[in-house]
Amino acid sequence: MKPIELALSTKVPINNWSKEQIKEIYDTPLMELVFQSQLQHRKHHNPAEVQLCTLLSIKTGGCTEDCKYCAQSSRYDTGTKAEKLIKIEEVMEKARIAKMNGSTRFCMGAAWRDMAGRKSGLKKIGEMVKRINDDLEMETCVTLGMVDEKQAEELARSGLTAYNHNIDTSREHYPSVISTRTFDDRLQTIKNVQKAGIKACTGGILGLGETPDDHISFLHTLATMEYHPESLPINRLVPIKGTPMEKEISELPGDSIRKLKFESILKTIATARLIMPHSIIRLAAGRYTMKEHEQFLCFMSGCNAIFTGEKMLTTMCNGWDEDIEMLKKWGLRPMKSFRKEKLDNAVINEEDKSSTISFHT
Ligand code: SAM
Ligand code: DTB
Ligand code: SF4
Ligand code: FES
Repeated sequence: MKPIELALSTKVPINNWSKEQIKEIYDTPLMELVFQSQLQHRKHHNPAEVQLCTLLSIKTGGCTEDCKYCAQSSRYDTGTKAEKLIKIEEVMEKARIAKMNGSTRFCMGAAWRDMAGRKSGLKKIGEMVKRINDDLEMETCVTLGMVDEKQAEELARSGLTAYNHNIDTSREHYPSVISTRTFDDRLQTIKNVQKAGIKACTGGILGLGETPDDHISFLHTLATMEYHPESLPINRLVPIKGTPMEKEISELPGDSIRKLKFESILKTIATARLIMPHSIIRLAAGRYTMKEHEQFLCFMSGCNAIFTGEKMLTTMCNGWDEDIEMLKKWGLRPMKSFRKEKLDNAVINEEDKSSTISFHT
């Protein structure tokens, strides 16, 4: 059976994909690939729904790591000032605003390497998670660097929905981007959060000078995890002045294989949709650099979540009003939170009945 047929034929996610199978899917002519990924999307998701997620930086800058793309590493002169962990009331205020604007998931990011020796920070973040869950009934997500099993369990006890920790790129390209922690360290954190019963949000950045083979290898790592990521963010590099990656690779002369084409973003999203049918695929950093029709194509290829709001962590983000207008124009609507779904299931069923777009679950 051809790999695309295999992807479409199974209800249960497959996690023994070979790189050759993934390459065959990735290299399918684009028209066919996008069409098949949309078919897969309709089998497993409501195609009219896009999850709205809002980010807040709760601890900005001063990070000891050397990720070559990052505005928050203390090793580069990017103009981002190091700050302390912000107060819970400020977090609640931002989460309230996000909810009022239609976001159902609230993600909090900290510029830390790991949580070692941060007992009081972890406790405070647990309180933030609990308050957002209890007072606002939003899904919660944090990204705090590496966590061990115990730290993950503590976050699980506070009611955390998802933990974001990206593999960022392929195993092969990874050492050209980060030297202060390994690819396997990253995989271990993802295992630790999954073991604690927290959903894993893990994906990466496109445009770090990687090749199409790296995209395939990156997808292979994600699709062969014991449990596919619940959420898979696709960031497009936002070149930050002062970092080693300040010049977008696509702007560099020569070495055309390493130039990120929009087409490669689509191929990566469509392939991810086919081989990880249940994952929520989120268009993340750098979306503001995309034209509307480019975003539209990403949704066609199976992307079903966005970050929306005032800001990403340090970079720009498309705002709620423009996003809600864009989604409406295309017949899309914000996804309900599973927390809310439990409460008003009947209402959701009524809405689904009247939906003009058919979908199967
Ligand atoms: N310190 C934590 C960590 O590294 O896991 C959490 C924050 S970190 C900013 C979260 C993710 O944002 C990174 O793994 C990377 O994929 C993405 N990111 C950071 N800077 C970016 C940039 N300039 N362009 C695109 N994505 C970026
Ligand atoms: C992810 O993959 N992208 C988001 C979220 N997970 C935490 C963060 C993007 C940050 C982009 C760079 C910045 O704003 O500083
Ligand atoms: Fe630190 Fe995370 Fe930025 Fe790397 S990506 S420098 S770990 S904040
Ligand atoms: Fe929150 Fe991915 S960063 S769901």
